[in-house]
Order: sequence, then C-alpha cells, then structure tokens
Amino acid sequence: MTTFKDGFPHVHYRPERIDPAEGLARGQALFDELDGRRSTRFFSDEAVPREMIETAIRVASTAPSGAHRQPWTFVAIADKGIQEQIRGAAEEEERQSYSNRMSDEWLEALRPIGTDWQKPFLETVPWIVVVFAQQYGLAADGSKKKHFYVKESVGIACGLFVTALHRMGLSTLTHTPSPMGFLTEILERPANEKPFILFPVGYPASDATVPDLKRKPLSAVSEWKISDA
Ligand code: IYR
Repeated sequence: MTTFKDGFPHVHYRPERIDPAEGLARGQALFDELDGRRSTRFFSDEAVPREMIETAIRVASTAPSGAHRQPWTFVAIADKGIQEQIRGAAEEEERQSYSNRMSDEWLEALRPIGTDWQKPFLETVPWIVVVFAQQYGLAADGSKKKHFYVKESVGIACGLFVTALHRMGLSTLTHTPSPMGFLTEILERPANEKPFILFPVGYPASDATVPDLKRKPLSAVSEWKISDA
C-alpha cells in the first residue's frame, strides 16, 4: 500500500519477523561462514560464470547510500589484454611505492602478510572487478547531481560484494594499487568516477596459502555502555 509523505510515495516495510533465538542462531551461522573468509593472493585460472559476478554486484548494490544516490560503478573485466595492461601499470606504481613511497613502518607492518610489488594474480584471475566511487552524479541533461557520504556508501557496497563472493565459494583480495589513476585511463571512465578498490575474483589456487593471522576478539573491538537499571 502506498501512502504519501510530503508528496512522495512511501510503502509499508514488513520484513519477516524472526524470534530472537532463531535470529541469534542465524547470526552465529553467518559469523562462522564469514570467519572462514580470507583474502587470497594465489588464484586458479578456472573460469567463473558471468552470472556469479552479476549476482555479487547485485548484492553489493543493495548497500545503503547517502540520499540513496547509489554512487558506485562496478567495472567487470574478463579480458586478458586489459588484465595485462592493468597488471603492468599496477606493478609499475607498486614497484615505486615499495621502493620509495612507503614508510619503513608501513613496510614492516606488511612483512607478516608477505606482499611485494609483484601482482601476477591480476593476469591469472578469470575476472577483475574495479569499483569506482562517483564523486558526483550526472543528470539526464548532463548537469551535476550532488552525492553524499560517498566513501561510506561505496565502502559498505564493497563489504557486501566481498560477502557475496565468499558465500558463492569465490575468493578475492581487497587490492588498492596506489595511486590508482591508471584505472581511469585503461577503463576509460568519466571524470566523476574515482577508482576505489580493485577486486581480483576467482577460485583460490589448489596450493594457495594465506598468512596465519588471527582476528581481534570481541573484547578488543567493542565497548559497552549498559545501565545497571
Ligand atoms: N597497495 C600495496 C600495499 C599494501 C598495503 C596494505 I595497508 C596492505 O594490507 C597490503 C598491501 C599492495 O597492494 O601491495
């Protein structure tokens, strides 16, 4: 049923009511599933159907966004020529970053993770998805339309994207080659879009390894203010 508020249509929102015990069980199951996710740097070249990438982008696009502007563009690439260009440009920037631009403290922080300037996975993976943040929108007549809370909105969409991939049995890496301007040129994106995160997507290699990292416990990531009454 549609009602009107200040002249704009509103519809009733009636999500399924779930008992707290069942809700908790679902939450715990979701935690178990997501706790098994790891960023992957060693991928198989096994094909991934386009529909799986489309579905992950649909999931990501359910993210809340400032004034519902949905300020994201997902560019999905399955083209070895473009992947080779992206790898070449990313490695060139990363080579400079690792040798000149990153601080000793930063390099030290990355040692347990074992990263370096080389990004061969950019050519191995069946898909690369580059997420662009739209700094402003463009109306049908070409005029600029303001976007709000762009980083927060696109960050949430990326979180959902990562979640969807994991749910589908796929792996990714939150890759941010820096600076990322080369992606605007290679992918021929308009001036209102800024590269945000690059996601290589595929199945992990059969001999893939990940660093043996532990997550912070709940007590280290939360503070609680609860009245005694
Ligand atoms: N962008 C570089 C460096 C890098 C930075 C952080 I913080 C990481 O967690 C991992 C890598 C790269 O992609 O190698």
